[in-house]
Amino acid sequence: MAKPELIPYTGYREYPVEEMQLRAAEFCADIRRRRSVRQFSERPVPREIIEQCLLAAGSAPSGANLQPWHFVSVSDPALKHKIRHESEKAEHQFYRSKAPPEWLQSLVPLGTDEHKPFLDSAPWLIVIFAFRYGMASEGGKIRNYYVRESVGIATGILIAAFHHAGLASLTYTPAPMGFLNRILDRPSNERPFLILAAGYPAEDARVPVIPKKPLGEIATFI
Ligand code: IYR
Repeated sequence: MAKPELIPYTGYREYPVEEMQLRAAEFCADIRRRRSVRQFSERPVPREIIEQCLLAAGSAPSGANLQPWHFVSVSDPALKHKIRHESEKAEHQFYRSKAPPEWLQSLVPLGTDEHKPFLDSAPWLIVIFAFRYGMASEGGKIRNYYVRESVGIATGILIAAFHHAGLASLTYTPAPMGFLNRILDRPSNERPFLILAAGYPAEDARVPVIPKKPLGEIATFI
């Protein structure tokens, strides 16, 4: 086996414990202000901000560092409308017949329905694709590892980056999502993972009252 190229890790920063405590608490308070927003303002958001947040997401750890993701950032109103049209067709089926009653029951607190106006109004729809396999430059297939985990982590960083920048977002997954390959002209080795709508919240945006589990319920220390 060839030896890897290793260099000193110069990016790490250590903080005194008190400062660590403060930083941890400040980050916690800040990220806990994040809410999924379903009503967006049409105010434009500069592409450079989206680019910066995508670069942050692209720093995510991934299986064998294969970075099995592709982010398509859609701001074109006609394309966004096509995505809305296809999504609402899928949601119509979901809400009218496909969803089991207990699923619909779980969605009651969110107040969602088959109408998805945010797909028109949000200035950006980031359509995230996960690789089924990678493509070598010679055209061969490359096996990817832990793809869902990797793309999930990158998506989490993107959500945090948007929040940090002062943008609201919404994770959105119509089912099935195959139409996104067609509309966005992505190859068949890419599988739609999630749509992340991003922008300013509408001035009258409202969010549901939903609890987050307390620490004692989500964590165990042994
Ligand atoms: N895709 C549908 C249903 C939906 C499903 C889950 I899980 C949610 O957390 C929210 C909605 C919709 O977006 O309405």
